[in-house]
Amino acid sequence: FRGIGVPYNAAKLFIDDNVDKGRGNKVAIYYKDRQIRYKELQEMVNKTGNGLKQLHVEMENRVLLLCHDSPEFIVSFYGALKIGAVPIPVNTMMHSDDYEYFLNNSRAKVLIAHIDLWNTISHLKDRFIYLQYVVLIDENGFASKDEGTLDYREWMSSDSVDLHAALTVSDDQAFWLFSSGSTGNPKGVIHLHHDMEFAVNSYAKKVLRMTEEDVTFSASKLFFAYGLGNGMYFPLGCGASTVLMPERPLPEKVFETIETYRPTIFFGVPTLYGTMIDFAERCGRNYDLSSLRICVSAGEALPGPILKKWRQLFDVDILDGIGSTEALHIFISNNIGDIKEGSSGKVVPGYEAKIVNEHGVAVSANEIGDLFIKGDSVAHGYWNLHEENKKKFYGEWFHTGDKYLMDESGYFWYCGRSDDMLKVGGIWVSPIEIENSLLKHHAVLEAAVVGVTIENNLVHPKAYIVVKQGITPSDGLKKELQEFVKQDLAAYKYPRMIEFVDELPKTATGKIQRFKLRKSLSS
Ligand code: 3SK
Repeated sequence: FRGIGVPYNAAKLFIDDNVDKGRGNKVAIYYKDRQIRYKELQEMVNKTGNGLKQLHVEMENRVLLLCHDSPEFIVSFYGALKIGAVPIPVNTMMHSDDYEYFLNNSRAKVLIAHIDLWNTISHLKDRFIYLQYVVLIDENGFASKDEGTLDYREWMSSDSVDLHAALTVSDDQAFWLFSSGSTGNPKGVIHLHHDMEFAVNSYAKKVLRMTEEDVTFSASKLFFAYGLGNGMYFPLGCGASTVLMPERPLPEKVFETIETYRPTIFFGVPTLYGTMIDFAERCGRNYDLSSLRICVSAGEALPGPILKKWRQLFDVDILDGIGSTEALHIFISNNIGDIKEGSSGKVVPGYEAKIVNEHGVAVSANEIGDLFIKGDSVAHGYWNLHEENKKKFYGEWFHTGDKYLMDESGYFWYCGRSDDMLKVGGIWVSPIEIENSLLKHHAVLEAAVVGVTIENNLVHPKAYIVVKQGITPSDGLKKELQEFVKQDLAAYKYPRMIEFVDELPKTATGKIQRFKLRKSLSS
């Protein structure tokens, strides 16, 4: 047949190929007390793909996944991919109205959801205008049969364990992820069938040196671009194993999971590393993290003091890197044996990066500019956002919206989101530099800095600070912190104002939302 292209299907590559290579009996997923081997995983994927076909899901139809980290998440994702449908995992922690947006914006025909999550949105079901079927996962038995819902286990039980992959090609739409961004509605980021393989071959294999011997554990959930690679397609793409934890990643639970399953690679975000250190120090327990050969951090720049302390307590390095939902995963990273504290590292093999000024001209070493990235895992674009696409996707280059500088040795240093930078006394100042300085002080757990405009349009840095447990905020402490920064950095950068807060506003991936702090200043 002419026009169908060369068949390429990511489910075949990430699931079937493992069985064909003799890994059928190898554990793919550790989940609670279950061990799911590659052969069983393949059968579950095929049954789910067949189940979706029974619901008249066709190539290019969208299937929304509202699932906790679980085997069913992975099975539903690859089951949909295998029949050429487009799975869309979504954040499980959103407000009920957001799901109305996700379902209507994506026009998903089928929703596969854990029952507790469905129960929080079922009252809105008359507003889901394209949705035809709801499949419910209930690990504690059969999901109650609400009108128009199906029970996952019952639904797939009678389907065949055989399924031929659809004749998709490498440039077919594979899956979407919603990127929340800092303002406006979430954007549907369209990824293609070849994107996951590219990220595996570049970051997972070349930076993490992942092999089939590895066992991964990601505290960041699978519905994030970061967690999806860490806990799903990286291990499956390398024939390795993944540990899934459905609960919230609280320090005690994360430590317990590492001790129980003994993963070799752990993925977290800076805030989690900070709270785990604090927790371990307060409870005085020597957690055994000796199974880990490397840890990874992304989402926000990892402050140097956290890396140092983690190393000191657990004798393992953290590789900091930067990625994005649009790029699918990490494109600039520190490397094993080559870690520059406080830096995001160097460009990951397979990607290219450039830092440009407001005219699009490349800046010199050590000069701050806008970071652009190029690589084959970069998304096809945003769903139905023509104007936004023109602003972010420039031919092969993607405009990340991050300010960076690159030093003479090729290390990249994060300076904040483009709209987070402050001009103090006519000089650009990175909030990150001031925050990192504050974090070196023993009393500070977290810090966020924004610019406050005072009289004559002058901008002054203001710091919002969360103190460590046992520390009492006071005016004396404010003065001490201001002096501390003056000694550490050029004096004009010290925060003229300090406010102690209980917590900082953050995205679900742990990125500090400085725009919310700015908004609270102007309201
Ligand atoms: O925020 C990040 O740094 C990131 C890393 C990997 C994948 C996705 C994201 C957003």
